Amino acid sequence: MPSVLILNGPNLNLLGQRQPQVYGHTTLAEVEQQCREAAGPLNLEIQFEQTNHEGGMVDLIHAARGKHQGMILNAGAYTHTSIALMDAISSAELPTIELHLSNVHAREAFRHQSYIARVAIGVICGFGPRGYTLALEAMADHLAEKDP
Ligand code: CA2
Repeated sequence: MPSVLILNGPNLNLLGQRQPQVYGHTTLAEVEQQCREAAGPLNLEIQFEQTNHEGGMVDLIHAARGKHQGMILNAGAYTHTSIALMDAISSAELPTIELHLSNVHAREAFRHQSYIARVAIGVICGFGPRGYTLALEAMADHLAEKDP
């Protein structure tokens, strides 16, 4: 069964606990549960991770090579700053979907820039926690097209 790494970056551990007007009331543990429920019928296995550390994200992306068939990445604010994450994704040579809860294009100009988008197969943003299951569906379709 294909396996997908779902990797969450800095501050996303606070989901549902602070700034609900921006990021909603759903906690990251609830998002993980929704992903687990969606993955089964899509015939996907998932590894769900969160870290506040850029280097920790790089390590998890390196480890994904050979272990997973795809990655879904909400890199948080590192999306807008991290060439290291972009390079790590390129080196992993795995289809990667960039994901954001909020519509980053409707927010501050500094959130319009993404280093991840350059190396992603697609971007999903603005649909809140539903974005995670949308990304899983898109990844399942992508992997099925590649390896029917
Ligand atoms: O919309 C997204 O998913 C973001 O990746 C969230 C990042 C932000 O820097 C990106 O531009 C867009 C911030 C994550 C912060 O998460 C919090 C959740 C609850 C309370 C405080 C922060």
